[in-house]
Amino acid sequence: MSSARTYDFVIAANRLPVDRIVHDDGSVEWQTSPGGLVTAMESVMRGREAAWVGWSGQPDEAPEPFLDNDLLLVPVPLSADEVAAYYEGQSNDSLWPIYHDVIVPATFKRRWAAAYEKVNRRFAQQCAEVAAPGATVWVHDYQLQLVPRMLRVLRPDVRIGWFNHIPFPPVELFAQLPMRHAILNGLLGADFLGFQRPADAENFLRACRRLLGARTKGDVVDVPETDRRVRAAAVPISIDAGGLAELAESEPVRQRAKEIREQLGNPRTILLGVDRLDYTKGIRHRMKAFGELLDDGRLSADDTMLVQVASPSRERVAAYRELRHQVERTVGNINGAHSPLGSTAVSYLHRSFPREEMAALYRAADVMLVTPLRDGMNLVAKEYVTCHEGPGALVLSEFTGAANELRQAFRCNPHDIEALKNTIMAAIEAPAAERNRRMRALHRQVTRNDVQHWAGKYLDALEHAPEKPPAP
Ligand code: ADQ
Repeated sequence: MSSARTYDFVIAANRLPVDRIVHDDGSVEWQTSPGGLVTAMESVMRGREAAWVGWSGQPDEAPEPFLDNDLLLVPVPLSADEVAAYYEGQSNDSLWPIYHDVIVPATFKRRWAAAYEKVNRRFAQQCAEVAAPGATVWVHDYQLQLVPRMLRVLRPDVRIGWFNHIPFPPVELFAQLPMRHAILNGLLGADFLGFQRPADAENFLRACRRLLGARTKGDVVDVPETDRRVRAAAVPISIDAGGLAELAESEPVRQRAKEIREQLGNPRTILLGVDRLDYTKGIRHRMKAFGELLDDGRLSADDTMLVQVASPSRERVAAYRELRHQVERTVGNINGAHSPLGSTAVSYLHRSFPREEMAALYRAADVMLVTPLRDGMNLVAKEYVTCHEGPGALVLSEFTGAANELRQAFRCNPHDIEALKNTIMAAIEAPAAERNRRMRALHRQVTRNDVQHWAGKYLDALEHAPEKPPAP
């Protein structure tokens, strides 16, 4: 890379906040991808010049760094083989299952681990080149766990933070990873490690003790054979509650929510699920519960409908293709058995929608079903309680990070189908006054702890690490 300028604030994430779109005529366009991380970072990057290091999303491309307003975007080139080995293989077929309770078995390949190391080194080098003396570098997520240490070796002067968007597993599962030592040592190159839940930070600290023989005191690890200390603590992520609430209250979205209800035939109860099509999200358990409630006659498809939005995800990984088939088969079975003529019991939408449409769906839904078997946080739960107005209900799995904060939700264990059915019924049948009260409390919780608050809290912790930041 040849950019001579350096930056005081650098973000490293697997993906750039923009998508590189190549049109049929060969022309190239960059489109901002409206992900949560982009919004979160906007608030901390405002007023400072910053660089974002990440992959463009297209293999075999090596675009030059370029400016997008005040933000320097630094594309990290990945070959098609590297995408297959570092991203689809090591990240999504080795680490993802281990970090999510081995809901599907993990696959380990030495070739994938080697590619992961090579790509992490490339990210570290790019960060080292764009970071100004004494800069702050914020590394994101499980794809880049080796970057902190690699970067520290190259640039001992910079302050390094890492945030894990997914759970950190108990040491009994983590210990299966052939690269377990490399990952722990990689992360210990940072000054501050942020996790979604206190339990994730505790799992990390325990892994350091058990697998590295490191000493820990409170939430601080003494890095073996150095005089460095690293703090590991929970800083739960959130959403841009203000921005989303404003969108949800806008006239076009209100109108669209009404239209959706009409389009669905004005059923008494609309249940909603919104997920990436991922086996961690508990979509099959949710469908099973809903199907059985119809079979048992406790619900009727004449006045109740489930809308399941599932965005396509990781379809090059076998477990994801298999899940898609299973879900689509189940939807077919439920609809075959229960759909009234001219309507469907389950409306299944396997595609992505714009923010406005998502906000309208959240407004239209009476009960939101968030039933993951394991989830770092789950932003959908927070989006629903922000958008919905009036009596609604959130059914929330206790295995999500969100369950730590959203205490007024209808909690469930999605593995227990009978209990899940009862919880769904309780949410549907609760008196309007109770649903109102719960929703107001949930709404307040998210509004007070929005993504801007999260980013501020994270950077404060990073600045003061290994000490705790002074109380605000
Ligand atoms: P994800 O596993 O992707 O994120 P989640 O937190 O639910 O899960 O975020 C998904 C986002 O995608 C939400 O903003 C949702 O609105 C959006 N979305 C889903 N389906 C969509 C569709 N069909 N069309 C449009 N938008 C759609 C990972 C971790 C989570 C953690 C986040 C953030 O797995 O546990 O909460 O990172 O740290």
